[in-house]
Amino acid sequence: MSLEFIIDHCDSFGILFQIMYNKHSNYLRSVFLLLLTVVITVGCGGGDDGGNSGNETLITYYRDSDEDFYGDPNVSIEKDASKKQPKGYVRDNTDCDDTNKEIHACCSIDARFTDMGDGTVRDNDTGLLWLKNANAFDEMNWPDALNAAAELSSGEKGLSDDSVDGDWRLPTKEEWVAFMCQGFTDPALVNTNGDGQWTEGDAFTGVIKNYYWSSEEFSIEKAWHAYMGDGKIYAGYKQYSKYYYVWPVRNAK
Ligand SMILES: [Ca+2]
Ligand SMILES: [Ca+2]
Ligand SMILES: [Ca+2]
Repeated sequence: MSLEFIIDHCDSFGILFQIMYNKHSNYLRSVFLLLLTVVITVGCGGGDDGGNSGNETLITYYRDSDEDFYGDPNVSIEKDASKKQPKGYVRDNTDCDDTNKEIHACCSIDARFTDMGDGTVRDNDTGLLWLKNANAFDEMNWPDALNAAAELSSGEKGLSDDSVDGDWRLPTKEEWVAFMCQGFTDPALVNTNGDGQWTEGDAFTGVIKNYYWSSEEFSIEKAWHAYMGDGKIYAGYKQYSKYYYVWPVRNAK
């Protein structure tokens, strides 16, 4: 007899008890009372939740077909927290390609980027605004890159966002880490929907598979930069200019 059956039939047991009480001997009554006590304790709960199953904590699991331990954000099931993790499913939901063990990470259920239509693209994960054109500046050294970013304003580089000098800057090291996706290479960047690798215009234009400066110093001689090829952060000589590019960000106002 299942627990659900007992819960559903608690009222019936009550009626049955009344019948038994009226018609049968003390012995039978005692046996039935004992039985009823067990049934009520096990099946009918303490009264507070009355066997209500609406208080369960549900966990969402995502299909992991290629068994790389990253789940497909589009295929999910819910299970009660007390139940075992279902086979073939994981808690992670960032596998951009659930048919390929080598590709995973950085996919979003919701759109990752929003093209604001004013020359900026919003990263919905961080709220930061990035210049839509990732190839708006020539190669340059670190001091020049800092200045170029600081002088960027509306009316320049495709911007019509009412920004003024001082609004834009180079991204910090942490902002680069949060922006790139090591699940992809050349470039290590996801597309607008957050369900695949960046392609031209989706959402950014002219992404260079090379180095972009960060705003942060590594040492007297070096500064941190992001490598769009593999999505990692390195330190390079501040005076180097070849292959070092500028991709500014600003905070939303
Ligand atoms: Ca997977
Ligand atoms: Ca995969
Ligand atoms: Ca300016």
